[in-house]
Amino acid sequence: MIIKPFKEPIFVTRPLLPDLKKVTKRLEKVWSSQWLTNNGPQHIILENKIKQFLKVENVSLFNNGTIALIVACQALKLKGEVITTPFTFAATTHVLKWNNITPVFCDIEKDTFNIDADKIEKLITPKTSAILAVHVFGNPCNVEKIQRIAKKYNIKVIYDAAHAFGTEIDGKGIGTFGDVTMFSFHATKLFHTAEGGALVMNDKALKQDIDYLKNFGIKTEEEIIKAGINGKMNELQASVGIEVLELVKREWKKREIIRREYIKNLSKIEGIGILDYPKNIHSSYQYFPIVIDEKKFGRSRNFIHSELKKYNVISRKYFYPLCSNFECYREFKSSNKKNLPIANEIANNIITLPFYGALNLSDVKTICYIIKTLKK
Ligand code: T4K
Repeated sequence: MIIKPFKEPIFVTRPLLPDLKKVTKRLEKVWSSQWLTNNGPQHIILENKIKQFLKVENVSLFNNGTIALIVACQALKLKGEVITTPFTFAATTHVLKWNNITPVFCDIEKDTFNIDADKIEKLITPKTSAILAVHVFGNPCNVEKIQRIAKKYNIKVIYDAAHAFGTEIDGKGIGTFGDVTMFSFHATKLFHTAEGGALVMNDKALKQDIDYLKNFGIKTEEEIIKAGINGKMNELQASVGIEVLELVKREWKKREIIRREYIKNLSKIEGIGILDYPKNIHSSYQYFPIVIDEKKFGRSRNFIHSELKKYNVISRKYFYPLCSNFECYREFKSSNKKNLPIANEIANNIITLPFYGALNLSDVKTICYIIKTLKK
């Protein structure tokens, strides 16, 4: 069978786009109110809807996930060192840097790509103020073990759940674990507001602090009680979000079908590893990564990535390079590759395939067929 390149590029993801008429109708309300930002009516609606959807006590919406995470570190008064994963998007580590905190990189688990909780304790020093863990690709970290460690050493836990919108463990919202959890609502995320994000937390007083911090520290017209920043979500973002949220459950069903099709076609190929979810997990279905075992598959990840491009399939090497190998972090003691063997191995061999509800099943089959033909 001769496969021709796709006419249009097939990207790693595409944003969920609600009916434009519905968004416009909502925007008409925004226009007539002349209220464009600063905790407006659409913001209040979205915050409440997200609270219910994520099964959490408190939500604070933000203009993006990175600012949200920076504010989370400020609110928890983190300093010194924070133990974190190198296998993540640049933002996770940069946020520590922006708070004058030294990231201490911990290796990851081979099966989940999440921070290896068994390796955290030996990295704790008197300077450690928190653990910043990432639920990579929407698969939850070992939240119980992380909580036990945090309690033992009296340190905080922040989760970067940028990929984990709607992830649940035994029916419990992923945002109920740790001191504070960040979600990203970037256009590439399952649920999005074009740009946006949120912090969620169990502690109501912490939400109050965070709400001040994201609004310049303003308490009243004449009282500025904290050195805050501008992290506010505006009414245009919130309007988009309200309509996108309506589509998330249907999108999950579509992604589940696509995931099954990938698994059907790829799981029996020697040298291809697929991320599995335990039975008690409801996944957010964010990204479809595979790990290439070059010895068994006969070809490298980089080869597959560039060959797919020839067919107009734009896969991504999430997350390569590792944060610990960035120029700005590679001199840190914890960045030594010897201490991060699994993270380095996964980063060098992982590839994320196109994964979004609007993807045709026949296109998924074709992508799998192309990959099969690449095997040596
Ligand atoms: N923590 C983690 C673990 C994260 O993954 C992220 C963000 C953050 C923190 C920070 O959250 P935010 O501050 O962003 O809220 C993208 C996103 O920009 C970034 O939000 C995301 N993670 C990261 C994993 O992916 P790029 O540079 O790979 O994006 P880009 O522009 O190459 O987009 C990827 C593909 O998506 C494109 O090839 C096509 C498609 N796309 C993209 C956009 C922007 C669309 O179809 N439409 C669009 O509007 O970083």
